[in-house]
Amino acid sequence: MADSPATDVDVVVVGAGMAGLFALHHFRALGFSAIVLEAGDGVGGTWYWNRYPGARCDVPSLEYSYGFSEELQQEWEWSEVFPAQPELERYFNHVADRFDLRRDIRLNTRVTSATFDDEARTWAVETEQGDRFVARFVVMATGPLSVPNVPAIPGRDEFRGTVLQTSRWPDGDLGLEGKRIGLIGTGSSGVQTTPELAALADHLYVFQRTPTYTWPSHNGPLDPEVQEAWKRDYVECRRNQRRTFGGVTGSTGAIILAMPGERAILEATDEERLAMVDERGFDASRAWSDVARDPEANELGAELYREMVRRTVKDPELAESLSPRGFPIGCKRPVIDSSYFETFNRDDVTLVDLRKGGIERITETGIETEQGHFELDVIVFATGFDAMTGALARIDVRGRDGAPLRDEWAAGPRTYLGLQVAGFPNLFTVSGPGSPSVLGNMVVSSEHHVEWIGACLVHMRERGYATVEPTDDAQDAWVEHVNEIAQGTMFIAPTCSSWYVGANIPGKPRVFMPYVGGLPAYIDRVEEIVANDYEGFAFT
Ligand code: NA7
Repeated sequence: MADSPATDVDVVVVGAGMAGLFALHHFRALGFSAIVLEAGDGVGGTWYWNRYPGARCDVPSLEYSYGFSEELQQEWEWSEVFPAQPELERYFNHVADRFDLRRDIRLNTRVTSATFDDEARTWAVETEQGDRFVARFVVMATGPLSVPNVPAIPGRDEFRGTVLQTSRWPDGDLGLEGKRIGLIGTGSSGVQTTPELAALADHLYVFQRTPTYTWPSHNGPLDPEVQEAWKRDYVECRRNQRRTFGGVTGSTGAIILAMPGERAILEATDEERLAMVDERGFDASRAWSDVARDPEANELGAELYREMVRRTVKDPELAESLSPRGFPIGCKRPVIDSSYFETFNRDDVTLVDLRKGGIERITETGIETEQGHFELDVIVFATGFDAMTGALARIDVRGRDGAPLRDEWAAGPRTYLGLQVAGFPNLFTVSGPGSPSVLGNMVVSSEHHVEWIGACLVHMRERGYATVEPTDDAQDAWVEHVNEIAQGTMFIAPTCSSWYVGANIPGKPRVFMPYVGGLPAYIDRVEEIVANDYEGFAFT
C-alpha cells in the first residue's frame, strides 16, 4: 500500500451471509486481515432470518452452493432438489466451522455508520453496540433482500395476539397449532408458507392484495446419481454456471428450469395451447419461445396460467380471485411452490381478496377490512423487503467530504458495475444494484464479486495504491447502459409493480435496479475492464 495508516483491520465486511462468509475466507487467503460484523446471532444471512415454515430456496441445492472449495463440495451432501431453510442454515454453519471463520465474526453487532476519512484514507465503521473499527476497506455484504418491509397498517401495536414477520421468524415452537392465523402477503414467502400454516392452523386467512404467478417446484429428494455427476465434474459445472444467463445450468433434475420451449405461442392454435396445459399443467404458460419477450404472447401464456388455476381451484369465484391479471408473467421474480393453489380447496383456508375491500386497521382481536372483521390469534406479515438498497439506506454511509450515500442515491442507486460508487473510495458492494444479483443465482454472483474485490485489493497492494473508486463518467455510462438494456423487457412494464423497481415501498424512486444482460455478458465486461487496466476506476 502507498502508506500504512493505523487501522484495526484491512477489511471490515458487513454481513455474515453467503457473501460475507466467503469474503472473510477469501480475503484471509489473500493475506488481508478481515472482520465480519453481523446483526444476527447466527451466520447464514437470508437463511438465518427467514426460518418461517416452508422457507425454501428457489435455486437447486447443487447450484446454490459455493464453488470455491473442492473439498467442501465433495464432502457436503444435499438431500433435496431445492434446499429448505434448515438445510441451508446447516450448510452455512458448516462452512463457518470448516474454514475456522467464527473467530473473526462479531455476531449481534449491527453497523450504524461507515465514514471515510479523506486524510487518513481509512473508513471508520461504528455499531449500535458502541464498537468502532478503522479499516482500509469496507465490503458491504448486506444482501439485496435483508430489510423487512413492515407496512404502516394502523393499529398494529393494539393486537393482543402474536405478530410474526416471515423474514424475522423466531426460533423454536411458537404454538401455532390450532390457532386462527391471518397471513398478509402472497409473494414468494407468503406462497411458500401458506400450505404449512394451513396444516398447523385451526383456520388460515390469506389476505391477498395481488395474485401471484407461481409454478409447482416439483421438489423432491435429490437423485444420488445427479449429485454424483456434479461431484465428478464440479469444475465444469461451476464454469457452466458462470456461462449461463442466471447462473443456473438446469442440470440438476429441477424440472421447472426446463420450461421455455422452442415454439411460439403466437403461432399455435387454441387447441395446441390447451393441449400444452393438459400435458404440462402450470408450466404450459411459459413453455413457449415468445412469452418472455412479446407482450401479446405473454398475455396468451397468462391465459393458460389462469386456465390451470381454474382447473386446480374448485370454487370458480375463488379461482378468479387467485388468478393474476393485468401484469405480465416474468415482471416479478417467478415464485415456485408446493401445493399452493390446492391449499385453497381446504375448508379451513379462506382467501381474503383485498381488491374487494382492503385492510383498514389491525384491532385488538384481528384485522378490520372493508369486507368485515376477521378474528385472529396470530398475524403473519409476509410483506417483502426494502430490496437492493434498503440495507445501505439504513447505514449512515459517508464518502469523500462527508457526502451521504443516501443523498447520492436519493433518485435511485448509482454504481459502477454494482461494485463501487463514485465518491466512496475503497467501499465495495457485493451483488449491488447495477449487477445481475437478484436476477439469478446469488451464490454465483456473490462469489464472482468477492473474487473480483480480492483481486482488486491484491492489484492495489502490488502497485502501492491507497484508494480505488469509479470515475463519474464510468459510473454514468454504466447506469445508462443498465437502464438501456432493461428497455423492452417485462421487468419494466408500466403495469408491473415489483420490488425490482422499488414499487413495493411507498415513496421509493421507481428505478429498475439489477443488470438484465445476464451473467456471461456481465462477467465478460468486468474482465474486459480489468484487462484494460481497470478502465473506469481511478486509483491514488
Ligand atoms: P414480495 O414478493 O415483495 O411479496 C410481498 C407481498 O406482500 C406481496 O403479495 C404484497 O402485495 C404484499 N403486501 C405488501 N404490503 C402489503 C400491505 N400493506 N397489505 C397487503 N399486502 C401487502 O416479498 P417476498 O418476501 O414474498 O419475496 C421476496 C423475494 O424473496 C422473492 O422474490 C424471492 O426472490 C425471495 P402486492 O404484490 O404489493 O400487492
